[in-house]
Amino acid sequence: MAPVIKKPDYNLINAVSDNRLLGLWRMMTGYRYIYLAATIGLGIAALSKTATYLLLRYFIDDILGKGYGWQTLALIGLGFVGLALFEGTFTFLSGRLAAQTAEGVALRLRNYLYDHIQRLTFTYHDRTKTGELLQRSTSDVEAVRRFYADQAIALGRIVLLFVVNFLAIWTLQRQLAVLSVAVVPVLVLVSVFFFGRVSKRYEAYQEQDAELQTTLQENLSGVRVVKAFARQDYEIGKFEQENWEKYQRGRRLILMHSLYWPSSDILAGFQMLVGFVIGAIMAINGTITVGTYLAYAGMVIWIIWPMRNLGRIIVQMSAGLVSYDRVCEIITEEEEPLTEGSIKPAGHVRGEIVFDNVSFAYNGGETVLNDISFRCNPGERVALLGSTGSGKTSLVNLLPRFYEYTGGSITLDGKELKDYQRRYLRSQIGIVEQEPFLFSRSIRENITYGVLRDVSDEEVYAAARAAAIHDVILSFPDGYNTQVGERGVTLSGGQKQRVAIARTLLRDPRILILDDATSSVDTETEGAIRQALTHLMQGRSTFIIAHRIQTVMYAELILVMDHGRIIQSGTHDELMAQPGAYRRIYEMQARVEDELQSELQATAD
Ligand code: DCP
Ligand code: MG
Repeated sequence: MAPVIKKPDYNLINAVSDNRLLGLWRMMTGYRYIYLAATIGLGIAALSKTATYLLLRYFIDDILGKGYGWQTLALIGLGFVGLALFEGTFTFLSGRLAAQTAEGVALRLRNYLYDHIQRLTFTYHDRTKTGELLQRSTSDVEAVRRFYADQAIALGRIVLLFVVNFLAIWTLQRQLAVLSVAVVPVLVLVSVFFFGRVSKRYEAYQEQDAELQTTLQENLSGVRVVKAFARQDYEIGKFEQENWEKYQRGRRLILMHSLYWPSSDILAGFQMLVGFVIGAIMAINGTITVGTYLAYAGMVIWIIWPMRNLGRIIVQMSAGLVSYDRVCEIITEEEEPLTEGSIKPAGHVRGEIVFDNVSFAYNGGETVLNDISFRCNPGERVALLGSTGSGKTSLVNLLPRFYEYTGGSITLDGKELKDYQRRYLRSQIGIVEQEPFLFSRSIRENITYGVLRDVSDEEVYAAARAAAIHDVILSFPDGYNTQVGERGVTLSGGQKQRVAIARTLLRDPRILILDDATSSVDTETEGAIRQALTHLMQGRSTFIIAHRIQTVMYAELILVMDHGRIIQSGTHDELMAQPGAYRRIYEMQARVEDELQSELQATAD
């Protein structure tokens, strides 16, 4: 399996612009010629249409009843058929080319967004709702696609039809030409008026759509909580309310459309009527020939139709433009610089880690870590103990540079952590997260997730054995090929944790972080894991976060944390020798164990 971490060779950041049309144009890079060809096709189709009317005029005025032979008539007939074929063919071709562009740009945009979202910072994901991201990378991309496929091309068609037919009428009769565009300024004003309003309403509509998606997504991810707390009614109500709001906003949006339609229809209809009547009077008076009148009547439709549609298209374009902005907001979000940093050694790190007076705050908030100082020699185990919310996870998340420490210094092998490339750092550090996530794939695929090379079964088994999960997996009917349900629901919490441990062990990292990795595991299994890990932890600097003294007591250094500070540190023996939190926790846990033991004894007797 080859590593697929290649950045796409196009960079859509260049397509971000305050001028949205310019941005959309840039976003088309690589497809512009195709799109241009589509436009030319439209032009040819428009010319063919107009030529048909001019041929009609010629036929009526100069051929009909003038005693020409059948050959001429046949030629004219062929002319009509040929023009119709021409128009049809080029309309079809330009439609295809436009679709090719639209699909191509949308395909690329989706890929780019997905790729980009993978590279955003933890901080960004902390503050962004998943539903919002989902909505923008699907529904908004779709609106941008429609912009190219339908609206932009329709706009081109409208402009071309308008220009070609106007010029054709102009050559026939100037007054008629001027007359047929008299209402244009009014139509433009009306369109501009509606454009602004529809834009705003569409934006509100998309925002609400994102809200609805977020609600749905959270509800589905949290379906177990919902059921456990029997809050279905509340959730249904919440959804219905969001949905109702979307309906309302959708109605307001449509209302704008439906107000626009009749007003532009009335204007266009009026224009058409006046044109026909005046043209007819001119024909009766002999100012123009009958053929000219017929040709005019045909062509003027293709002036008025575009004008009428221009407004509609402009109004619909606002959707594409708003969605373009929403997509650009993601594109401009800064990526986590994975390869920035001067230090990227060829080999492995030794794993000497020194925290010196480190402080940290999430995203400019209150500090959650203060004055953290300790040293971890290569291959040593550091255990973190402390009440919930005391900052243990925050502390270990600094090591792979998921977040940047805000004060003090952390060094790895004597060099400042901030100078290491993130990618290198992460290749050296293995983490078993507090709430491990498994993919809906087979167990084997989950275990081998972190390694890019081919892995032998033996290696996978060894990792699974060390995590005390091998036998459990074999007991499943499909063994290692067992599919893990979404979020690993077909596995128990403890089994999931152990699969996650195996996944991390297989990567063979120099620095190991176990964040409460055995919290969902019974004491006996934990003992088994601990034994297997003891062997594995050799030569690796390991951070263990745990609540059981049993788990932490063998560590070379134990840090007791409280409210973002280290309140005690030392080995088990040292900490037991002094009064303080550690001894209290120890005594409490020992008492509970004792009571449990004697109760078990009592029931056994
Ligand atoms: N915090 C935050 N933003 C995050 C994560 C945490 O503001 N993305 C805050 C919440 C806590 C503090 O930081 O007040 C410390 O959180 P930790 O997750 O580091 O706490 P622990 O890991 O020690 O707690 P637990 O034992 O519950 O895992
Ligand atoms: Mg934690």
